Amino acid sequence: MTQQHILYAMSHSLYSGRARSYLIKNRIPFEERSTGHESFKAEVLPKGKLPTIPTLVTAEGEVIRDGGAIIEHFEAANGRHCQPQGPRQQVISALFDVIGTDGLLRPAMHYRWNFPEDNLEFVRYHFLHSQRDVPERAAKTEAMMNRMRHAAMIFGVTEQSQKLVEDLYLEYLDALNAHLESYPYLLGWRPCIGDFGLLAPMYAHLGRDPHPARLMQQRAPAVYRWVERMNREDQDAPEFFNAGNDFLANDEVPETLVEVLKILAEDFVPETLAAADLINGWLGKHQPEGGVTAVGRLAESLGTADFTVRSEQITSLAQPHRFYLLQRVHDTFADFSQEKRGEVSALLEACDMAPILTITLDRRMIRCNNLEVWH
Ligand SMILES: N[C@@H](CCC(=O)N[C@@H](CS)C(=O)NCC(=O)O)C(=O)O
Repeated sequence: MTQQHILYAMSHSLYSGRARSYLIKNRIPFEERSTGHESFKAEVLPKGKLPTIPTLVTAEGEVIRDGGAIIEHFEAANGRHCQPQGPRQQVISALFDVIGTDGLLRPAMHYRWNFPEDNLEFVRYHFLHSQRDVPERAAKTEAMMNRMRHAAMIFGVTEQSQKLVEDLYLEYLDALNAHLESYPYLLGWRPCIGDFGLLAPMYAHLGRDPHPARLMQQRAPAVYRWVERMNREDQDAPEFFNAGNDFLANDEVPETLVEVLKILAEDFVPETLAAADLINGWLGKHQPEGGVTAVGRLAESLGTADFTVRSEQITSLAQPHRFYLLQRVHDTFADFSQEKRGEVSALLEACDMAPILTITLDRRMIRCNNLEVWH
């Protein structure tokens, strides 16, 4: 039995950044280990089921694989400290969690893999040192890097779509910067679940790899500060001279955040619609039995879906993971009174995100023994 929490994670891993930040902000002590540690394969993987990070071994010895499940484990125990009370803020927080952990993979992969002159040595260092010094380490590093380099393409970045991917990212970055000039976190004075989800692509890839990190420092200093802030346990907001200490009062969602969501909606909504169509077609044809794994490893999928953004066609992997996360948005919404549902719908309408309330898969997914499976 271990004495404190152990987080299997890596500095260059997208999903690790989300769980690590949650532990730091909630002052939950942990030791971080790489998957190259001998205990990972022997003791953790048999219980974690898939070799993904982050995976947590709690002080009591329980193995929790998946950043969302790690956060849920602590949220369920601490009275949902990072979930705002108001319905509008609750849905916006859950939506940013989906967008961060699934909707921004395209720019994250693009800015990591398509600027090798700036990024390659830095990225290779991390892939290499995530493994022990065995003879096949160099070859394994290249194989792992090739698999992930391919991910930029399969999430829809091609020569033809590259400009669009960059335009969308830069507009989003500018809008987020404007918001974070007024508040240190998405919903005010402390981080919500959505901040942790959004940090996933904004830390390891977009806020830490040399090329996009410089872009963020030069173009969006308030976003860069938020990334730093999310990795510190205090509020870290000395530049706000009127700082409060809670989420914004009266369930307020600032107009600056609505502007951020409107840009994100431009590809998030059509991509979600196209992916739902494709996966529902797959479900109809294959009729997987209850209990069969629905969410595999990153960059595995059931096929690709086509959708159009600003007259440009994008072809991207359709992954059930997005819909597993969206289920939570839907469940949260379904629990509200009719009046509150009306308020939330009006807000999502203003963010151009209204369709996400009704896009569903024909089958639900549940978590069972560290896997997301078809119900
Ligand atoms: N749904 C999981 C995804 C975790 C995940 O895919 N992590 C990546 C690193 S960022 C990984 O472990 N990839 C290794 C692999 O797929 O083999 C989570 O949110 O934690």
